[in-house]
Amino acid sequence: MKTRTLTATFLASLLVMSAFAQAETKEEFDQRMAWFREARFGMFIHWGLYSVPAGEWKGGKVKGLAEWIQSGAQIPVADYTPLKDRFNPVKYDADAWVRLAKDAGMKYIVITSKHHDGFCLWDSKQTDWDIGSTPYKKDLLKPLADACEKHGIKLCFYHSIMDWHHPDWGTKKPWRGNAENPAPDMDRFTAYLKAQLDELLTGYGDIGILWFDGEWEDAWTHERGKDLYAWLRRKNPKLIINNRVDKGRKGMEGMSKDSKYAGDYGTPEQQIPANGLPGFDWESCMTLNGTWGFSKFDEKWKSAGNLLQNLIDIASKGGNYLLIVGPTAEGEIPAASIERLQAIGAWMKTNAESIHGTRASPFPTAPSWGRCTSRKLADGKTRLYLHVFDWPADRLLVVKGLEGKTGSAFLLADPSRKLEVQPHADGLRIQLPATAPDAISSVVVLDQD
Ligand code: H79
Repeated sequence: MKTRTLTATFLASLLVMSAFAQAETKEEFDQRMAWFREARFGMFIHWGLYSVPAGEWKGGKVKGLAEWIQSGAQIPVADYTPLKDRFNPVKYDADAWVRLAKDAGMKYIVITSKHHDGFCLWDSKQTDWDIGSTPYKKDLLKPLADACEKHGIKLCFYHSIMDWHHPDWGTKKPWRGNAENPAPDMDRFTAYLKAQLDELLTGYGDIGILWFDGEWEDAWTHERGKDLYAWLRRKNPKLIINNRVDKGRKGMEGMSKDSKYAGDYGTPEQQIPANGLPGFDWESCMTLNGTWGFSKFDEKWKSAGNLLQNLIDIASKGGNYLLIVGPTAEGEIPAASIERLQAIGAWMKTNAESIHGTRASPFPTAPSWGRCTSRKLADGKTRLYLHVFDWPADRLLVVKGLEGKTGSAFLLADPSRKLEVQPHADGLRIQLPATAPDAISSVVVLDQD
């Protein structure tokens, strides 16, 4: 994570310093992060050989995450390898996936170019442990890159640092590809990693984010993380790199604020920080059920309402929401995922303005009735989006923190009808219609005077 350090006397020389002695001005950093901050909502895709067993090994359900099955069932590489012969995603329709994301209001897609099992979704020159060795053979990333370009969605890659297949990954386990190697060589592994990243950065157009993971094992060091970050930024100065490139994520909380760690933003996993991460960029990645890769057992789907309120909660704290889909080995996104993304999309059709390009709530705590996001208008005034989760029975919305203040208000669902606003010692009061326009979150726009 980068820190902002005031250098000497001039505000103009405000520098974003990083521990690896590469600096960019705060303005440059803001520019690089601009699309990410606008986006607020992205699609995470976990897809790979683990989608074949889909949580089941030797007739039994394997505990844990579906994409972790090799670890969960301690499957030796020799037994895991034949899964490649059963990975044939003939129903893959990249254009349909991108349209699904776009219609849900998502602005970027992060797909697993490689997960921890080391298998690559493109035909890499560095290995045969990839799509080229399956019956399908064709690059899976290229059609997605083309569809993203066509629909104006940023393409990003999740690329696992930890690699259970590669003989040179330095943390050994009996079931891993390094088990028989007496001296795994992390320099050789890092060269392999860089050569692959070079392919990913040069073959698929403009890449938005490199999303690293699997950095926590001892084989990966702070020095290697810093070096990789600097190397990538030199190759592609516009690239955004998450903080799992280095060792500063602080577990599932997603971020240590120690400035020595490289990475552009924090990555809370399966959680939303109670008060956001003020002063830092961040993104919560979360599942739709309880797993990332497709599982035939996991039917504990979160409701569309819950997912939507997560999106709003995260936006109200200044973060992004990266929401998973786990396609099947045939290349289909589960119907339960599609239904939920479509429900979010239906809400976004009316209310996207309250999410995209917004900033955190100005209030220190969430209002009792819901959440708040904000935007600076061209005239310098502040527009608040009041997300009403609990529609007040007395039709009176009280905005605490705006005691004695006034403004003009309307519902995003019905912009032509002004709502009555009254200044009051209890907080600004807005008179609402009797029924909520949306059961999950109705958005009242308040332009403050
Ligand atoms: O790709 C998905 C998962 O497969 C991967 N990250 C998401 C985005 C992942 N989720 N959980 N895990 C991996 C399991 C790792 C858990 C831990 Fe740790 C490793 C617990 C202790 C060591 C990393 C370091 C998390 C907490 C400390």
